[in-house]
Amino acid sequence: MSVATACANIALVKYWGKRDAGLNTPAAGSLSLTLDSLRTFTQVELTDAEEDTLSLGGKPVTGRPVARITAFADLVRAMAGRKERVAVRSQNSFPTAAGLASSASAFAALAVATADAFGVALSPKELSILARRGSGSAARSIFGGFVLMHGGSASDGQDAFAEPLEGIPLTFSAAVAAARAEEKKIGSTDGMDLTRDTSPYYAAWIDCVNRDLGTAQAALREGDISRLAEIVEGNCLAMHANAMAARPGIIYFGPSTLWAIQEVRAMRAEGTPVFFTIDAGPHVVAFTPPEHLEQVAARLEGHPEVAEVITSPVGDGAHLVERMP
Ligand code: 2P0
Repeated sequence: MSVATACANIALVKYWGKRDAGLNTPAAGSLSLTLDSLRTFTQVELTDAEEDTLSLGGKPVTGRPVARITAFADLVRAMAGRKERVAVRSQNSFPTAAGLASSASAFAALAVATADAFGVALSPKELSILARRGSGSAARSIFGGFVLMHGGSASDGQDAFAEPLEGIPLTFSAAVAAARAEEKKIGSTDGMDLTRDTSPYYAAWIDCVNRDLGTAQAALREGDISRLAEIVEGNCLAMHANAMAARPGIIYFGPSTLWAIQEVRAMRAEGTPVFFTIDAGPHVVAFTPPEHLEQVAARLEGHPEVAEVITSPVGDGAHLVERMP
């Protein structure tokens, strides 16, 4: 039996579009920060049962999530030349009610635990490639801190992997303004495909990501928070503009989203180094140096549609642990 943990990550330069659906390669690279407070623990046990099984937060799950586990475990079974089924138990350390459940932490933890359970020794790069097959953003959660995902161009997907960015002279904590809403209306995979197929801005978006990857890394290395804020917010808004321009348009923002954007910008105008990003949902994530976290988090609590503000320091990479918590 093998148990692993992994953290979610939030992209500063976003992944929104696939190159190859079968290998789950991204159309461009991305850049993220791993967050400690959004953590998954996953236990993998090999069994002689007929089927793979999955429980999430102690509740048995059937259907599509199990099919994804089976497709993923098949990759590791093929590497190991073994046939056992897996019994997977997974739980998140954060409130799933907030709608923040992340496939990134889930598949990163699953990659580490499944490889270990089948006795397959993989390098961090190989684990990142494996995790990507489960979910694109999971490739980044193999690593802690700032992480760069390479979009790659190879037809076998072997150059689409993440690696940590070392030597960055900045540290950020995150305040996540978790909106009261709701399950996601349209999942990331479907949203990306619809955007690629119907948005008139899609090609410009990919160009934008390729530019932002270079400038964001330069801003990080120079410790230039103002420049980084401009790039990260611009990249996030470009992703959403691109998705909104799909047909039918995809709108992830909720009632508290614009309010939180304005609060973050107001705080910045008042002199606090803080900037926002938003994923495929209504929650606004504010990044700020740790000494400003408390003040930023308190300010983001002030909207009736914000259920809670989850704060987090930087997280570490996916790794094995002794047992489930
Ligand atoms: C990101 N997101 O870069 C972007 C920004 C959501 C918005 O990566 O289809 O669940 O499983 O590879 O990893 C979410 O996409 O997509 C995501 P799949 P995934 O974080």
